[in-house]
Amino acid sequence: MKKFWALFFGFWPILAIWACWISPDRNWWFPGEAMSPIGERIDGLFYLILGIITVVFIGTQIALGYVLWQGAVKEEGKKAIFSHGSHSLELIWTVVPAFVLIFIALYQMDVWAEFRIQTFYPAQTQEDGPRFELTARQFEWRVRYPEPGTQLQNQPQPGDLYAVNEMHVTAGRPVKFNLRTDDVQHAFFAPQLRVKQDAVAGLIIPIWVEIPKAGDYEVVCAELCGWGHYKMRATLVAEPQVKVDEYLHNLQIEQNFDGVVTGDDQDE
Ligand SMILES: [Cu+2]
Repeated sequence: MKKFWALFFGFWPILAIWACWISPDRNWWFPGEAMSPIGERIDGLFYLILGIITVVFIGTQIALGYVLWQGAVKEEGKKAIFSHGSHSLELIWTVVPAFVLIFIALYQMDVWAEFRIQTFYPAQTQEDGPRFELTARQFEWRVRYPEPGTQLQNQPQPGDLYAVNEMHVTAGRPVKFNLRTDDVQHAFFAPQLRVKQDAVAGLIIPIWVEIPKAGDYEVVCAELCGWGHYKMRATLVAEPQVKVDEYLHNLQIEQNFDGVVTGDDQDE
């Protein structure tokens, strides 16, 4: 019976490793491959940490399995060895993890800085400035673009253009925008891009995305913000700059339409 339990407990780590092994191909961890350059680097960090954890996990499970098996095949009546611990072992398993953690902390610094620290954002985002302001509220995403040809101001301007749950950005260029919230805490999350950022009341938080491939990308709220949390979905449309300009132009016509159809309006 002891051997059965030793094998039984040995089975679960093997199952866990097998599940981890097949997970990436089945998209159990990620919603498909990363669609942004920073997303690929974030995935790289994830896999690096996963690799380190796997080595530690396999090592500890083998040690545990060995001890279990030794106990299972031990002769009846044989006394167990009593140990007061080992000073060198204590040193090893304190110093090695400390170095591993310091290595991870240093290794991820570049990605973190580019992702979160404004002065390290891609140069194009510094030149362009924020393209729009995204305000989360219960339960939708409000978008405010500056009037074409002007810069975004933190205070709404008369020529600003508004949209709901749809943001248009230039494909193939890093695009910065400001994130705010009108009420409670929300979180901007674009799973395919691996970009996630809390929207905190009272703060204007600049974030950036870079989407090389034109297309529609899902945005959800990742903070349980109330009964309608599940409804907070939006679309990030990545398209060539001319298309973005065209979209803003149409938005401007739509917004300035005064209800009177004239010859000019019909031409549009
Ligand atoms: Cu929300």
